Amino acid sequence: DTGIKAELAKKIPEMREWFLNTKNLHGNKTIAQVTINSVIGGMRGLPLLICDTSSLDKDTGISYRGYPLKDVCEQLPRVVEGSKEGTPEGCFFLLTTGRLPTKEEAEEVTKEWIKRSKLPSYCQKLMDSMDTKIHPMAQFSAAIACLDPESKFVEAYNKGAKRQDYWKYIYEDAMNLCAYLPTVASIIYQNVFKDGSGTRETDKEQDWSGNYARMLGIDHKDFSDLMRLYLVIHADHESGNVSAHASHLVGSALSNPYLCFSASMCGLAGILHGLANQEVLVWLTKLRKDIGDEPTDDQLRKFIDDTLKSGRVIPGYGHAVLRVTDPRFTLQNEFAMKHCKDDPGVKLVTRLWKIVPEVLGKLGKVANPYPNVDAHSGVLLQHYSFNEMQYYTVLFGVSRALGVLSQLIWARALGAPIERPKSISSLELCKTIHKE
Ligand code: CMX
Repeated sequence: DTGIKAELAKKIPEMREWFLNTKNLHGNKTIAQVTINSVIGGMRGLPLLICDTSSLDKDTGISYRGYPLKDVCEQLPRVVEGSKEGTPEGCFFLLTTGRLPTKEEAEEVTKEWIKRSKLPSYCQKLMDSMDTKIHPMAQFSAAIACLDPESKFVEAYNKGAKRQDYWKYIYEDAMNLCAYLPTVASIIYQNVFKDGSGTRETDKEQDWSGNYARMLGIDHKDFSDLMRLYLVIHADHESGNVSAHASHLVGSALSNPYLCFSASMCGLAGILHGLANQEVLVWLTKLRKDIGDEPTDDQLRKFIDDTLKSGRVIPGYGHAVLRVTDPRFTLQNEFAMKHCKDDPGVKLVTRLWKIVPEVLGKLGKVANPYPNVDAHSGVLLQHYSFNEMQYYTVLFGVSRALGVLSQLIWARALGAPIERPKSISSLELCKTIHKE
């Protein structure tokens, strides 16, 4: 096995003790106030969840286990010969244990996922039976849920496993699920957009991303590196976002990780969550159709203005938390500058990075006029002839598994209880207001 389980076995008792003490000594201290806005405003900003895998800062962006994402990308060991990127497998090691892996440790995760990657035939049969009109994300979620009989957690639970050991089986499920993902995700791509005949066999010589790229049918060295980067930078985003929170909530009822991750993917499929990258490409495609690949700055400004005048937002710009250019955008742009700086889409995205913030800034109301992660990903994928926008959220989902499943292991390790917020009726709310 990898060193992850042994390392967790050492760390979990310490964390459990800390949590127990904190609860006993400080359990009744107040750390935030619930206002009426909190209740009717989607609980925005309320610190109600514990998440140690990652955190989001308005000025520096996302960090994994205290490492800013840029440092994560720079410091993850390079395990694939000739590759310039660290692997998502190494990132999973970091998210679960809190420590950057050595090259050997990252390699072990790769080997372990290859060993566990044989996808049960009943799952393949289900995917092959799905109509191509079913959205790739709906297929993804269904395929993951149908793997439920594989759950080691359910098996152990039914045999009477002790509560303090649950995490060990959640870990096994998380490892198996990650191992299956490239095959599941690429079968969906092959079935929906190609003739379904692509390879379903994992190549033992390749890593998780290399295999995914290969099974998608895009067997290009640089594309595998793009996948490594993409799968690392989309992995985690604290635990309050819809996909992470959906998994956490479902897991709190002791549903197994397959069901938790399936629920998470239903959330990621939402227009306000994982589908934004698709919107960016639609907007850029229209821009290129209307004013060409090499418009002047004034033409770009006018196109942006026209979008705003038509009552629409500029997709890929703005953020609910960040107040700077999203580091995930910058990391992708650095990749683009190394590999495909002359690509017309890349050139446009790079020019827009300067012009859109000027225009949005002048509106005076946009809290963050800078690009977010979604402003860049589409043109990079298109550069490698990966044009099926409807599929892009599945890529995001494969990456998000790393964060969501790391969080799930820790939630069971720390005995996170079933979530059950109190709801109040509008009448009760009204009475509360008038009592004051
Ligand atoms: N283009 C035009 N107007 C924008 C804008 C943009 N990109 N971003 C914000 N605004 C406007 C808002 O619509 C709002 O206007 P009104 O007061 O007239 O309603 C005003 O600026 C203030 O909004 P905000 O506080 O800056 O932004 P929010 O926190 O409310 O919303 C977000 C954040 C991302 C939904 C918003 O910036 C947006 O719609 N961006 C475009 C879509 C997008 O790129 N989504 C991907 C987000 C990626 C991620 O979350 O990871």
